[in-house]
Amino acid sequence: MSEIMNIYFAGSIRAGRNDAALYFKLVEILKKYGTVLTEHVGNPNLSSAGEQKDEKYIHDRDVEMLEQSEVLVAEVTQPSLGVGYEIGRAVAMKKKILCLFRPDSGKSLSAMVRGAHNGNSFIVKEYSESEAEALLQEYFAQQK
Ligand code: 6IA
Repeated sequence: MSEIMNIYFAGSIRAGRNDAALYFKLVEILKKYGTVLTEHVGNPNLSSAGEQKDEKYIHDRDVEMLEQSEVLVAEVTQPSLGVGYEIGRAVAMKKKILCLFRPDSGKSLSAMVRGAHNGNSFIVKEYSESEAEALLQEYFAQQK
């Protein structure tokens, strides 16, 4: 593993920006542990109607950044096709994956994500917002 870890953070964009403020906080915490390649996901001003960039460009650039990452951290509470796709691609690339899910949202997580937990390369962690900092600290301490 390289000395400064590249971290790919994934969170819902077109599937809904309800958790955007939380994504921003998670990105800020993740910066303590490495370079977050996808800081835009936490950008509170990123609106789903916004950017007009070519979609192939977005897809290819994101897959390239995923390739360059050591770890994918995905906030999976707000279900998103894009995030699910990124998780699947990351599994195929044999990346380390941490999926964060908030049960207090009242939502239920896809069995395809929860069922992928293996306690090692693929971790699914239930949490509440106030626990985020401590759980990320614990996760990255184990990656050293
Ligand atoms: O299906 P979703 O849009 O919710 O997928 C979100 C996930 O896909 C995120 O984790 C991102 O990494 C990726 N993604 C989706 N759209 C974009 C994007 N711009 N730019 C970068 N990454 C993206 C789309 C235009 C936007 C202003 C709506």
